[in-house]
Amino acid sequence: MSTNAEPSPDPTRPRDESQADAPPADSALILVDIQPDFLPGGSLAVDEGDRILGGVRSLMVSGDFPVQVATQDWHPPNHRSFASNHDGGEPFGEITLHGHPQVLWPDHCVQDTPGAELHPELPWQRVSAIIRKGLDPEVDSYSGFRNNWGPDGSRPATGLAGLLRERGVGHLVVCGLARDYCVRWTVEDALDEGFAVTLVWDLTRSVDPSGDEELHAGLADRGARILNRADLKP
Ligand code: VGL
Ligand code: ZN
Repeated sequence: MSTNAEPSPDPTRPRDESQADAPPADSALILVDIQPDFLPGGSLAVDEGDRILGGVRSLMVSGDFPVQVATQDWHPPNHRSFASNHDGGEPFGEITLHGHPQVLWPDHCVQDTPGAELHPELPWQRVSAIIRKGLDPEVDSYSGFRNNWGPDGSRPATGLAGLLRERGVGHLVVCGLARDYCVRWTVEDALDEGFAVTLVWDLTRSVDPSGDEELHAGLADRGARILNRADLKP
């Protein structure tokens, strides 16, 4: 046995409740689209989006996540999801794009603009991979794993699933913005890819919170474990 191994737990000692929800060793922290444009003051501001920052930081520095991956919405200015690129297009209206409903968004996360940066107040030094998505002007991309549907009806992979598997990751702890779009799609695709998923509900916020109850139930039904930051180890 190696001399620097953790001492085995003493069964006569009461269990330390603060350790109750330490994430499994094969966990990765997935930080979805934590960018100024999705925070109050941004061009696609999510109400209370800034409230997640302290808790997100605490997970990033917890020491529990040797693998941390960020996603970054990263659109060219002529992106099809922008209402401004459609004649008469209204922000938050809906069109059909490649046979699927597409919300028209205000211009957001335009490549190389300050609103598209990873939020400057978080410790990104710990993040070893950044998956940029939404680069194809014709296709939106909510999930960190796959684009939305393209003209050929397929949803091309970003490579995130392979990256995580090669790093030995089996379990994802997911937080970020927006709960009802990019977080939701990332969680659903992660479950479809066979990862165990813990969604840290209070470290996410929705564009439209009126759907939160249904979203919570739907993701739990699909197999996501949903809890709050305080339910995890300090
Ligand atoms: C997102 C709408 C458009 C998100 C990205 O990060 O949830 N939502 N682009
Ligand atoms: Zn976007």
